[in-house]
Amino acid sequence: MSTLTKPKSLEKLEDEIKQLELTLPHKLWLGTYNMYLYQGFWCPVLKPTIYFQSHFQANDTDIILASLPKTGTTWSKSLIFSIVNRKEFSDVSKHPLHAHNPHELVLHFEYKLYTDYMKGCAPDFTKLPSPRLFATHVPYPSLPNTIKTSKCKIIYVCRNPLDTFISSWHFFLEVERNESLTPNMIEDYFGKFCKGDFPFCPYEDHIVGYWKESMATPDKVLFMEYEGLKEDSNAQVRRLVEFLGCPFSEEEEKENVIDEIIKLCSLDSLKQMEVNKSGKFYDFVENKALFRKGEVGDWTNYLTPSMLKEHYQVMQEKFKRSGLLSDIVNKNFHK
Ligand code: PAP
Repeated sequence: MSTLTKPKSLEKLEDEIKQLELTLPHKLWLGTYNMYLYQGFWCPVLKPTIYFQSHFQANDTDIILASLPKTGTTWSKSLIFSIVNRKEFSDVSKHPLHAHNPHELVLHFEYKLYTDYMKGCAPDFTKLPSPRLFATHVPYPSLPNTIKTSKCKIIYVCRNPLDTFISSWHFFLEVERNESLTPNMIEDYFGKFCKGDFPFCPYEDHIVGYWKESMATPDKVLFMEYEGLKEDSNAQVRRLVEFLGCPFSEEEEKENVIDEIIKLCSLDSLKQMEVNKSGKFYDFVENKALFRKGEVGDWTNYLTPSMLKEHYQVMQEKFKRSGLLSDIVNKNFHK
């Protein structure tokens, strides 16, 4: 990390952000911080997002994980890191995942890199090891142009909306909890989620944005599903490896490296690592809060038929109109 002297252009940017904060629609989220309706999505971290958009310069070799919160980010980070660095860390017992939470190995743009940057402290982006691994929750249309126009690769992971909501809800209750939030408010927050009033949402716009890009430029954007990863990790990790252009060698196949990676990155394995039982990442989230049940269909334990009827139809209608995701809707959303 190096101390940053803010150039004049950044000082000007700060003034512009202050003006935006005064003019953009915003709401108090979880009773603690403001979310802004920025470029069509609810942004809970406006400043770092705008810094990211204005400052980041992509390299052709960069690999960027994109996702909505609670859709499989931690899992995907551990897999991508392990795949890309598998030669360097072939001894699993000494793997960095034993010492670092996956979020420390693949840094988030708006939650880490550009939050540090705002505070005047940033890594030297030009000196990060290649390929550089990053992650973001920002929707596709709002990514910096340099990511869109370079040859860097984007991996998008999505998860069915109902489990995404339940996972988020538990996270809010455990991690972001404050007096204004109680378990009996689940329906209220489910309504907000379905309407799109949720961090980085509307949910369907986020997914459709990356889905469209994955269809238009399959070499650039890989679209993955949490449920698919659970159902057939081997096939999905092979897709990932092919997409990244680093297929397993014959020797690696013989040594069953793929299964070793899948096992290392599994929920049970990460959950029981000492580093993930204690400590915090990015200074505010307890590592253990990232590893809960990891099940498909956990929503059935929390959402009632009347809640679905009341709120979920709005979202389903929007999906139908998009036309693109009918498979995902039918296959996963009702498990
Ligand atoms: P983040 O956006 O805060 O990084 P993210 O990792 O996307 O969270 O999602 C957390 C969910 O992934 C949790 O789901 P649950 O609440 O339904 O249980 C968590 O349990 C699950 N998860 C974390 N690591 C893994 C893993 N290695 N394999 C499968 N699921 C995982």
